[in-house]
Amino acid sequence: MKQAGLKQAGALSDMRTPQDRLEEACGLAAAIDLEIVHTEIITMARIRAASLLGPGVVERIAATAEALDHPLLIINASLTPVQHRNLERALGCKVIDRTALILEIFGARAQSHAGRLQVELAALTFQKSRLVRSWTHLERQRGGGGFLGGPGERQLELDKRMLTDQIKQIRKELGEVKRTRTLQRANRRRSQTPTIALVGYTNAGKSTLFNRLTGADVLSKDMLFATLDPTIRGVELPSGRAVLMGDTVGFISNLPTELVEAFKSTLEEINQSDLILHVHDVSAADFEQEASDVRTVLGEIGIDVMEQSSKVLNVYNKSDNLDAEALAIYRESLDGVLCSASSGAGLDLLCQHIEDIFNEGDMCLSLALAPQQASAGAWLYENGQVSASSYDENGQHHITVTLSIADKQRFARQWPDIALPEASQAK
Ligand SMILES: Nc1nc2c(ncn2[C@@H]2O[C@H](COP(=O)(O)OP(=O)(O)OP(=O)(O)O)[C@@H](O)[C@H]2O)c(=O)[nH]1
Ligand SMILES: [Mg+2]
Repeated sequence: MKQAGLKQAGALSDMRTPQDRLEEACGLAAAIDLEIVHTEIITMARIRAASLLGPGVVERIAATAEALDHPLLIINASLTPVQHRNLERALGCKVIDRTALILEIFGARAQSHAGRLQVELAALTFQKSRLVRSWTHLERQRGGGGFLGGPGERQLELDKRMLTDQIKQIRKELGEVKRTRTLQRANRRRSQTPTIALVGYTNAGKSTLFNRLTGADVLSKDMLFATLDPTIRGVELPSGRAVLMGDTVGFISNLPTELVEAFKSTLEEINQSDLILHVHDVSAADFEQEASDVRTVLGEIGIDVMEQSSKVLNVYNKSDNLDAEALAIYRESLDGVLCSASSGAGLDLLCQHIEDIFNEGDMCLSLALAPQQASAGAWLYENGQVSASSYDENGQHHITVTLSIADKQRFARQWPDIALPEASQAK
């Protein structure tokens, strides 16, 4: 266990109370086993360019840090390089900001090759923007010793060019990973199975829901950022329709841009999916704020939730934590499915909803196939539901078939010469 002093600072840009934000920051520190020895909410009249905090506050905290034997100090805000350096000097202890803390957690969680590369890219980009080694993932990778240098540790100035070279190398390796992923995705598309992505604030219950629906066994834990690497599994819906579901990293407010940027190839899976389940912890006091933070991150990866609302289904999880009154109110007012991944309540309804969404996409098409296009006819029999079929005097095969959107696209790709008429909705 390491020790950490924790400070709360920074402008409040959302509906969360300072206490909420402090609790979340404690959760982040706990996610990498830091022992919290002191927390404090600091109200600032203004932000100082040189040190964020005013001189009186700095002096007071320096005394606290001294009394606590120079712990790690976490500032739950973003520090500029200058503020960072000045604070470390004035306080005589190691200081990290929210971005560095989140990077640290991701560094500790990254398991897969791609995950490690992405975290490393984010870390290097962060370091390059500061040119100080304030984060220790790389030290750990070199087999070095843990989280902290001693108080007053001299920060290592890194050569910008070296960082640029390393970033270039990692980007290249990530390019390979991306190519593999694109290929895998293409295979999934060819196999026509629709895909569903789970997204949501960290700790909302995505992995618990994922395990429950797919029978998988990914880590679900009361810990921020328990999941980092994506997992995909098949699910069978009540009608027997097979879909693929993907669990992935959770979001948080002010997710460092370096991370969003580095994780783009992982997050692309979300963008490419046929349906997005936005999982909320409906029992969190600030779940609407969390939802808005999730939408912000989705926006950063090119998904406009408002514009693509037909592709997003809200899943209000942890309904078992609500009392009867709140349940009744939410049942009336929320647009989505209320459920509990842990008790299983509402999950049948959720699957039915998913089914309905995919069925809604089914369309009924009437086509005329030339005699030499018999293979297209066979394909339609195999992949769709044919409701009428007849041949005219010229040997043309007139066929009426119901296809899912994915299948219609697949058909169009395979037989680009066959004209597809305007479809009518099947249901
Ligand atoms: N009461 C209750 N707890 C739940 C429910 N679903 C999940 N949890 C708990 O919430 C915590 C977080 O669950 P996870 O499934 O790990 O959440 P996640 O969204 O995958 O989180 P990250 O991977 O960290 O982003 C765990 O302690 C779960 O047991 C639920 O329906 N009700
Ligand atoms: Mg998870």
